[in-house]
Amino acid sequence: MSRLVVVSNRLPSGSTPSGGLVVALQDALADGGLWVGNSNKLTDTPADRLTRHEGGKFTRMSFDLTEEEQRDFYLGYSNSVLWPLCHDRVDLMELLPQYLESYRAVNKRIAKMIARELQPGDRIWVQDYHFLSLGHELRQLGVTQPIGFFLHIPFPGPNAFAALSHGQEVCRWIAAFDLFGLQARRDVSACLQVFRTAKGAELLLNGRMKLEDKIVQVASFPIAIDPEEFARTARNAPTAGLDDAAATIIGVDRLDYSKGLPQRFRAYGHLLDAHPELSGQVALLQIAPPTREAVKAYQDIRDELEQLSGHINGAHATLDWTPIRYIHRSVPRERLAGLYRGARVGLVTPLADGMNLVAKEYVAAQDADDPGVLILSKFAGAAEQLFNGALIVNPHDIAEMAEAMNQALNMPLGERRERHQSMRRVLLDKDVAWWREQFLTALSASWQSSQPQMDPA
Ligand code: ADQ
Repeated sequence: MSRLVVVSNRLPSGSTPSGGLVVALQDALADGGLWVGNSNKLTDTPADRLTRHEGGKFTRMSFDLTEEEQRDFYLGYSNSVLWPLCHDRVDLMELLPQYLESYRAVNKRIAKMIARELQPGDRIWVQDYHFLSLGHELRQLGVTQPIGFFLHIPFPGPNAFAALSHGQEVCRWIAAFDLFGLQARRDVSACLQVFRTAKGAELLLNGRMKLEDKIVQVASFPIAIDPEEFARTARNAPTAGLDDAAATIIGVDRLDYSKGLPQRFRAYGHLLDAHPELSGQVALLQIAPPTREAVKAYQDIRDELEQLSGHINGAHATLDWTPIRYIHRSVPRERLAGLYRGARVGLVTPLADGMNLVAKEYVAAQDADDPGVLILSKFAGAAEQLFNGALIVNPHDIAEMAEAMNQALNMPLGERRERHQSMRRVLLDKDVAWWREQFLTALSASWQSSQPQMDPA
């Protein structure tokens, strides 16, 4: 069995994993696997070797960033160029040359440190947009093992991509991987369209692309959860925190401009204006801990939401009813599962989102006999899978979203059950183990097909 080497920005803790990518990958790492990630410690002089950490079921190693790299590689190129680019907000991009330089340099440095740790049969799985050029750098160092990449966020269309003045270089980075995994079919199609614009690129059959004699397989692998485990957690979780007198609509997001929170708040305000009979009968619980606060766009969204929720509460609250409860803190997973289960409506309305696992968790947490209703943006990757059961909305259309909330609140039990059943089937059928295996199988196949063929004679 070949060893799996995972690279991601966040290094998992050594204690019991509490969800997300670690749970998804831990089975594949059980045979002596290695996980490389950011130590989250800033240093003046970066070491030239990875630091080994004790504890956990697999080996964990980390790298440090300097203060400058944190600013230019992490907050800069990763979160002020690639993140807005991939979420259709090229207007928020800060294209500074030092950001790109730092991104190249950090990936090069990490590649060197990883290459020293590699063994002949290893498979390398790079996670997310912080490390797009890592495969290229590893190849430059002569690494020949399979290297796969998974992008957790959407792939930009050709128009947005054209806003990068170094698009050709990015295509070269992508082509250095054996497998370039994306969340949804729409991302695969965007990626192929972008490649079509690259100089010297050739589109081959079945999602394979060739650039300067490197061939990469592009395919979608919708990331998933363990629905049974999440359902168990939800069944055993406390529901304290919900307003007993009112039907709760729940929103759970990182505070990010891609999540469509202002539009969501406006739609809820619109619902209260259009349906005065709901006064005191409904409550919006929005949990949104701030992230990346050093980036200006994130401070702006925080201010906007505070104003909006204050305004809606000011206009509609009564002495014993608060229409919106807006919580800035992260909530532990068990608590979250209980809140999802107790909420009548799950409101997941991003303007752009790779997948959105909150949508899947909300469905998994429901009581199948009396389930709540999922309202889901058509721009979440999850909509490609859950379109049969969710109420699909356009998050830019405030009135449509308000009407969907009203429909969800009034939906008869039979229809709720039917919709929930259909989504649950998708979650069980394509769970996180399925996701992992699909990716790793495709990685092996793609790498095999690029190896020089043995002469049968
Ligand atoms: P995120 O943008 O963080 O992830 P999402 O998939 O919704 O988005 O959430 C990831 C996890 O964080 C979920 O397990 C969720 O429960 C948790 N979470 C979110 N908000 C929380 C909160 N307020 N408090 C506590 N926990 C919270 C990126 C992409 C997504 C993609 C994931 C995984 O942007 O599109 O689905 O990676 O690939």
